[in-house]
Amino acid sequence: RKKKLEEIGEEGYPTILNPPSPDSTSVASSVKYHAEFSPLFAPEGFSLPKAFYATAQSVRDSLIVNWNATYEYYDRMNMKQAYYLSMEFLQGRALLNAIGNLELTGPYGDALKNLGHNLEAVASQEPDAALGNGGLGRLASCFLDSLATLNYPAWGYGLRYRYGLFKQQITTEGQEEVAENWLEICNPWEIVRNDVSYPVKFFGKVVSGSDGERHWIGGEDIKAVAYDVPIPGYKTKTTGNLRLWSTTVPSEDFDLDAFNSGEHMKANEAQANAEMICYVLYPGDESTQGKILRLKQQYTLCSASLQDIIARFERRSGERVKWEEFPEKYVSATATVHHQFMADLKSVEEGYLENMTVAYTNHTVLPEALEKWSFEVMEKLLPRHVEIIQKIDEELAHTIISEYGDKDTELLRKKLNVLRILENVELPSSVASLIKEKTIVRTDENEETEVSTEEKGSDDVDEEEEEEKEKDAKASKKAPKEQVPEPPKMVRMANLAVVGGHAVNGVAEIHSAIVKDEVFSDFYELWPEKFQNKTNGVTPRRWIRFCNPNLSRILTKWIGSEDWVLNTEKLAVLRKFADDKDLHAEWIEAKRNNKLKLVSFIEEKTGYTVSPDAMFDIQVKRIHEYKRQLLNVLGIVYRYKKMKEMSATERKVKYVPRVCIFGGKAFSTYVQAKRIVKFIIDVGATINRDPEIGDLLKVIFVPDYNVSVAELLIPASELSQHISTAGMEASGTSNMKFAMNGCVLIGTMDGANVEIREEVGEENFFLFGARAEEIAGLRKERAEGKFVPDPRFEEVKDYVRSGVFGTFDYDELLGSLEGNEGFGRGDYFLVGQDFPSYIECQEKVDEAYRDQRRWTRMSIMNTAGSPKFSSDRTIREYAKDIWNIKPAELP
Ligand code: GL9
Repeated sequence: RKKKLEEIGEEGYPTILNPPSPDSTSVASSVKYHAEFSPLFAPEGFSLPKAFYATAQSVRDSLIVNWNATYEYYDRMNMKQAYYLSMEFLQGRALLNAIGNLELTGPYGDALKNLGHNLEAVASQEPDAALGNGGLGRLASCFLDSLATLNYPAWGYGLRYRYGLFKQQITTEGQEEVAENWLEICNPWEIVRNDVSYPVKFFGKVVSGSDGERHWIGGEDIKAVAYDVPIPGYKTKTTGNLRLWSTTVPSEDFDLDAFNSGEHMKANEAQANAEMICYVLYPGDESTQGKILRLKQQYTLCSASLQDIIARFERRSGERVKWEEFPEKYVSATATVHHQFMADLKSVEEGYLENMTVAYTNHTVLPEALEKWSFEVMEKLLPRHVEIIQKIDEELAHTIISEYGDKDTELLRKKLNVLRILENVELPSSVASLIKEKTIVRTDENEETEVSTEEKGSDDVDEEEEEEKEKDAKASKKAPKEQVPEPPKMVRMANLAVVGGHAVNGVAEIHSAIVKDEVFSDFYELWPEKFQNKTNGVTPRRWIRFCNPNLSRILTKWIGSEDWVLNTEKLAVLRKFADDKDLHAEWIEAKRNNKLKLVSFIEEKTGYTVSPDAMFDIQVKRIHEYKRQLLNVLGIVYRYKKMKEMSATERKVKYVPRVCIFGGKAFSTYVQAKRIVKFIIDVGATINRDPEIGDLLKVIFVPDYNVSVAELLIPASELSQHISTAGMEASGTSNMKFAMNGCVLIGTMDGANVEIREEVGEENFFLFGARAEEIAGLRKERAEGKFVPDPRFEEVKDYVRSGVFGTFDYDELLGSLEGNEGFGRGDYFLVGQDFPSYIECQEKVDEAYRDQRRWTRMSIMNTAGSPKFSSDRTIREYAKDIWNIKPAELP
């Protein structure tokens, strides 16, 4: 390494770290240059879309300078790097963020004005990069921003989906999904790296070579090609990288013979199969084909990224590659729950990668998201990996036995059952023979057949024979029960991640507690030192500075400088001025201006006119039963019914005018979630047209909620709802964005709500509902038929059933809130349980809002209490406690 450096010399690296700061004239000529020489449109005219692409291309030039310099610096210093692997990155738009970070907003604004356009209008041409579903993907993007801003040597790795998250259209029928062709014109931010590609293999078989090693041969070979997206830090030259993989076929795989003999489709088959992997963000996985595709996606991300990381490590090491230094000194990676690591490397067996390098962040405790793969499917697709997983499982079983004893006791059985990576798969013989008395062979969930070890043949028979005998023994034991299907053999990916990860963390205090005390309690008992908490955060650049310039000006003025953008601790200064009349006046004006912008947007998208004088009450997030949009809309229905029962004067006295805004997408096959969307639309259609109610209540469903819509809604919000069943929302991150933007929250003791309430003060947070520790007991009571619903809850359901909101059959929806048990029934999410405390809490909201001084104070206290929720804080914690990396500012 040293020799290489001497050869090249310091001058070998580009030193254009300080290009002259562009002024509006040079910006304009660069934009014009791209319009002409990087053409995407016909030469005549300078339309808005054309202006956007030319502007983006010109910004990219500046990014590339810093991006190259950053890369070369890390190379030269050979420093430890972190890698954030995620199946999702929800980047949103990049233009305003990039020029803001580069501190070029002024020059670009002026240049575009001179060219006949307005910067904001140009920026709104950019399609959202929606390579994610919701909070999990957006968190990954906030992390990239903080990593670059804080000068941490770190990269993101993901997949370049051809179609991002679908576009949502709202009709009177509910939600419709349309493919989101975000790459249609081009992605001006990406750099295609045809020079960086890796082979990825599927299927085939494993054979023992003459070298004594196992070799994976045959099968389907594809190629993963890198697309790089520069990630600018704020006010720093550090520019990170998001490397997205796209899949194609190795060029030699084109079947020219087939093509020439007229079989055109056949010739194209391999290519189509390979490209399919990166077609859509979240392919349906009900069918086996769908499952295989999902697994192929996850494996492609892991395989290509690891090959890339290792290639970089080897290249930077020069002649002597010291594998033992790989984990401590060079690489740290974090994987999120929707994909886990599997590496096809010698070093896995040597334990470097799995034990020292990889950390596992859990982002949800919903059982359906703790992924399990069919052992058989996996064995077909990744035969060598299954061998390695079996080996890891075997070692784990040995660990369990040495911890809990080698006698076949209840305790040992229980531990093996819950901790093993492989589910319903027989114990490996090396383990079975250790458990002296008996071996457990599971036949179905409830019954275990015991086979004494003596039955299993002596040591001198060879393995195959032994296997045969085992099968026979099993078959004979099972003979009378032939009808009972074998329980499916599964690979529990979360268990593999806990075993392989050197750290396991949750994303909010309460969630991390559930992770260690409930979801992985048996692992916690085994390895308590692995478990940590890292409360989520969001970037104050995108989520205050750029999306809310009106508020940003106020913050800068009252805090005395713009430091708060990098040091959110400064926001706490506002507490001093929480009762200052001048601040109140400015605060209210800024909020009102943001609300006015939203009023026009709502009119444009939905046709409804809403009053900016009403309270803007917002719930935006993926539509899910556990997030309880249904509780919100039933609360609205109750309010409406009560309003209808009153005289006009009574109504005005009792209720504060509200615009209730919903937004969010339902997964295309999640029928109940789609019914919830339909219900909200129907409720809106009735209420919004009711002349008696007028501006007192409006219900809006904003279509196609995404990052850029959030950037408009959040600054305009006054109340926001985070009302999940306690214990079910791992963290939530929009709650943090709302609080930062001076929005008061109504919510349950769940996820990050708990910490937000602690930070902003209980009196500035509307709390209601059952606590996480009560939930199991409440569900049990329900199942036993002991739950007595509040009459107001019965009243509201009857009202809906009476047909006020149209003729749609709401039985399946309301039915899910009734009965004691059964799939999709029995009110699993406890809407009925929390309904009374929710509507009572909403009355307190009205009361507080009516006193505008009190409300404004609450709003200010929310912004002042949000310093903790900057992703800069989160990233520093990961860097120190999990990744062991240090900031490295470019010289
Ligand atoms: C999620 C959790 O549900 C959120 O509570 C959490 O804030 C984020 C980020 O940690 O992760 N886990 C998860 O699977 N999603 C999350 O949002 N889902 C989606 O992104 C759709």
